[in-house]
Amino acid sequence: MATKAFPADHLSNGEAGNSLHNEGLENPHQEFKRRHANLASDGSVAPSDAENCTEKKARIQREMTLQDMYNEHAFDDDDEEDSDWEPMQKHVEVLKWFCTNCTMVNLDDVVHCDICGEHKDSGILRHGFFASPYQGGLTDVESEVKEKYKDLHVGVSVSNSCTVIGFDERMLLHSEVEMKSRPHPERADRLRAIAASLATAGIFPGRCYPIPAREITREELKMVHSMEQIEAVELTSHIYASYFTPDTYANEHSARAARLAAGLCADLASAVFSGRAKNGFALVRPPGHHAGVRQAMGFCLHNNAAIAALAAQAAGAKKVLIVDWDVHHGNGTQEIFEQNKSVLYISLHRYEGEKFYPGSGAAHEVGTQGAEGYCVNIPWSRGGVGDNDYVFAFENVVLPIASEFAPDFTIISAGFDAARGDPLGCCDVTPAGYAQMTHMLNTLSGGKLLVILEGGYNLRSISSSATSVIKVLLGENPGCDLHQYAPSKAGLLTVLEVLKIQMNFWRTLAPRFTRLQSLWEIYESKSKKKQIKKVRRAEAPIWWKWGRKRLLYHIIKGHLRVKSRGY
Ligand code: Q9C
Ligand code: ZN
Repeated sequence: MATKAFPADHLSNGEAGNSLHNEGLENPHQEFKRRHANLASDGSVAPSDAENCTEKKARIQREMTLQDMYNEHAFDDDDEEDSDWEPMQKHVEVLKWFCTNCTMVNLDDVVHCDICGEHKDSGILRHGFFASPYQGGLTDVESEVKEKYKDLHVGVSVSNSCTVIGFDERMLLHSEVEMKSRPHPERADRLRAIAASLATAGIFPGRCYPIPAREITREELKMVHSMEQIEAVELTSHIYASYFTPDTYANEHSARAARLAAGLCADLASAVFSGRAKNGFALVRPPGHHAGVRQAMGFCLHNNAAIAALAAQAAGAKKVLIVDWDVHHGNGTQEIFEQNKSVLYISLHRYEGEKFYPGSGAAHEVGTQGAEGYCVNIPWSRGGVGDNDYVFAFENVVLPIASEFAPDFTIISAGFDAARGDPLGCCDVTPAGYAQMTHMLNTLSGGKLLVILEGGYNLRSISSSATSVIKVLLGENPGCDLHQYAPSKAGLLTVLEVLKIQMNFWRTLAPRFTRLQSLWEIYESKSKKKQIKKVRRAEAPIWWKWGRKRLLYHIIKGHLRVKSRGY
């Protein structure tokens, strides 16, 4: 199927109108009421995702039902004679504001976002996550820090010891033209918030250096995408507003933004691989990992990570590793490299039996046509996944396979939508977790590491996460040791499922599988005992149960280490 972008007005008349919200979840009547009330049922992009996270929205809706609001608007259409009658009743406007941090809608009488607690006049775009969540505005210390580091980078050239950042303001111009019930989560403020955090921390400008931006060429794009895909993206620059899918928008500036994002990624990859820079962070949008050979989708136009992998190979890299920790499966990246043994793709994502977007990325998708084993999917079976499960999967799947592969260049498709507080991902990874994962990957390919921003929609979460990743790139210690935490049962089960499949392709996995299987059996037998003791146990305080679980994990882990030494 060839990608085509549809002009927005094509979508906004007829039944396809505002199909962002549709997806079969709302009936036309509800849809009509919601649009006229202009109060979101909230999930403008991922209704089911958002609902899990946003129980408080129900309170907003209780205060004024959609039916009430619809009736108010119905008055507006009445005869003019009548409309003069009761001026008090006429424009009962429901004032509302969209939270800068999480995009959710709030009624005007609250000052802090009902969903995430952010102040209405958030200071996050000026000061990043350092801004107070409760007052907006800036503190004296913050502005002082910002001033101090303002001009530090000017005139300094990139040297082999630096961390380089790829950014260009023209990527901020890519935005959704059509005003929906709430702002699109993939918005320019994402880059602004991260940039503001880095500036306030004195990291960029300061300790990191910029590289000049350039647009990727057609020839480079052709290595990854079909001609139809490339032309469909190009065409959007002549159209005021277009859509590739109901949630993948473009305006006149989008095609250039996508080419700049890909161009920056390509140049960062060759700068890092060739040793002109130590490592890099691509602060780019639109994101890329859903963009496949012939389609733009999932907010993605061109596949930035794929372009970067090929650029590293053009610069001489033989084997490239892509680790994708965005909460969604990178179906595009998988498709592009499915038959390619020189690029190993490893993704951790919510899957839930195809129910989580985009529905692909099962553990049994391992690569095709002789490249079996060069695609590794770690599909979580639920939301809420935290540092413990991510670090556990890194320790037992990602690093063992990656070490055996022995890449000479490593790319992270770094979405921060598995972060705590993300409205779409609803997982629980903290900045410390991201730092730990970065640190672990930094041991590969001689530290030749390129981090590329993908998704991530809570401005505070993405800013603090990106900052802690970049600190590790700069050589700082990742901080607390997260190895002490046990995996969840569901997490352990997923890791076992993946090991069982991937041990057919990677030698180092077999002993691990056996080891973790015995860990699973201990978990199992313990939970059976627990069921018997359930009544008594219910009285125990939470810290007691957690403490016991961790202690048990320690003992088992220590025990297994001794048993399996040498593998
Ligand atoms: N019910 C990235 O994070 N959601 N893209 C569609 C349909 C699309 C996310 C939900 C989420 C795309 C780069
Ligand atoms: Zn994502």
